[in-house]
Amino acid sequence: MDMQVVPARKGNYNLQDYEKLRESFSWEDVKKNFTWNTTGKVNMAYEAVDRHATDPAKKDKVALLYSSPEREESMTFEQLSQESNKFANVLKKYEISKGDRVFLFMPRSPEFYAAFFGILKVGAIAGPLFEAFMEQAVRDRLQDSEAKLLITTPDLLYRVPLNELPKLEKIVLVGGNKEDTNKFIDYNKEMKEASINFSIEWVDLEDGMLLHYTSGSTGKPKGILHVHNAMIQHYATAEWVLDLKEEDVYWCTADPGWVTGTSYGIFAPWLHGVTNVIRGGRFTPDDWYTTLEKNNVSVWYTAPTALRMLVSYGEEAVKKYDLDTLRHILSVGEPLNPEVITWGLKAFDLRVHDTWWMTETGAQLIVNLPSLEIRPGSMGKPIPGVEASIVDNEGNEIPPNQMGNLAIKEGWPSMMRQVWNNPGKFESYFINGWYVSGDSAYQDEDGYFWFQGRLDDVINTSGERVGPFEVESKLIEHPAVAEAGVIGKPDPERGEIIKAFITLNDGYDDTKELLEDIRQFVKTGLSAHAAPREIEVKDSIPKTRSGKIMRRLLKSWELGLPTGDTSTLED
Ligand code: 6R9
Repeated sequence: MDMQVVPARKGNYNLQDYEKLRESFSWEDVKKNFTWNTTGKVNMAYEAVDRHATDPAKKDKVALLYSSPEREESMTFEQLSQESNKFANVLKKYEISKGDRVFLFMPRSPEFYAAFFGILKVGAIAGPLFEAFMEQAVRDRLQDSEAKLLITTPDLLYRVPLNELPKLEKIVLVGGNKEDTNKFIDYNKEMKEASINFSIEWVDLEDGMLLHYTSGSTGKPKGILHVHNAMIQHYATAEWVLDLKEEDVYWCTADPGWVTGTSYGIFAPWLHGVTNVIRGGRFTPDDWYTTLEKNNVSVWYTAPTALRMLVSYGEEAVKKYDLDTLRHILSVGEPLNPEVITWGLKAFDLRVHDTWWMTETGAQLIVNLPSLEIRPGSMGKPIPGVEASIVDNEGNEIPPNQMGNLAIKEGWPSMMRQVWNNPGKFESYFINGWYVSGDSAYQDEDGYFWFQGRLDDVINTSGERVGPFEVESKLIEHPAVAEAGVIGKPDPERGEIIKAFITLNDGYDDTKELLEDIRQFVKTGLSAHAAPREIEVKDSIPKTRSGKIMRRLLKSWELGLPTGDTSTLED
């Protein structure tokens, strides 16, 4: 199925004229929205929380709308400001100061967000971890960052190998305490005693704020350092891409252990003083719909894996819910299959907007804007203020319609500033003035970018380069296929052959005839050379906690090789 372009819809979008803004745009203008402009200093926590808490018109507005299976709670901007002030006081009492690394290893909860902003308020660097991490993942990150303090829960403590963490001075326990009060701090007790007043540590735009560990394809996770300056891009993209307005109720489904859960789960909405829905726990399709309905969500930022789950669950389910307030849907983390866009138009009468960026880039770079047409399968165009291109291995730009390295001209505001303890790794991203992403893509004549795969995932079969994403997208258009992961398997004759791992929708059996039918479907729908020579049915496709198909792991399994770092693998 070759999909038609989805035309832009009429609406009162924040960014109407993309081309015009690109021409006149300067990041310096966005900077003027912040205290930096008058005092030369900033703090993200002030801009995202305290600024609204001190505004009489905003202070009683709901900032955080929290729900989990066990608990529902909301917090106004004033409350969030006071709770984070209290936690900042606790940190100060235990001698945490500017530049120290403080990690969070706990479920999403109101306490998490209070603690998170408390960390920023003392000028320290926050390191959020997925609550599902096991011991090795926790150790690697706390050791590499030399974290001084950790905030966790008694339930998770057994995964923190204390005797291997000599630099870790204190542990704040949320919900309970331990006897050893030299090491352990009782969150509830300290918060009860702490003052609601705190004078924020004003920092420079270039001071460290956030450390996110991201797994490379091999070896140990790298610590990506972001600075307060990133707020400039979070602010701008919240306006243009999320299209946030004062009255919106926004929901970003990402966990703060993933960069999407901080940049767009914390900073972007709150820099604009928008009500932010936080939902903890694991989700079933009905949980997604219930959360959207119950909170009257208007803008929803999620990931292809979640959307594919809804596609599989069926259109009928959507009709059971009243989703009238929903007006804008976005996706990130993996390529967005055209199938999902077709489905979104049918099920919600809304377009799903893909956005491309990385932990290293700190914020969205290539996006589908509400006011531009969508070419299904394309990631869209670079945001104003950002120049993107396709370059060869020497960093020279190459013409349209040729696959190469997706690269960004250095110097956007939210770019990482360091790979922690690893300056060589940091340098290796940059060639000839370009940040080279490690993704392969091409650009069409009209400037739309088309993702092909991670460079190490691109398949070379009989001399043809095939992006796994194309094949996966075609596979899931087959009615029997729920999810697909595609790899190149070494082959003496063809270099590589295409092997597909799939999961089946309910009601389909793994028969020879079905697999042949699926193969033919790709062959006739895409191309002969892209049709998988081998198809294997699995119960699930391995994914990271942020929903990325782990093609590398599929390949290791296939070849019987060691699996490398799997700390981010979903259970
Ligand atoms: C934000 C985030 C980055 C990698 C990136 C690319 C893949 C992200 C994508 C996408 C196709 C999109 N990726 N968004 N691929 N289309 N819209 O995901 O950060 O976890 O560091 O991953 O994810 O391969 O290089 P991170």
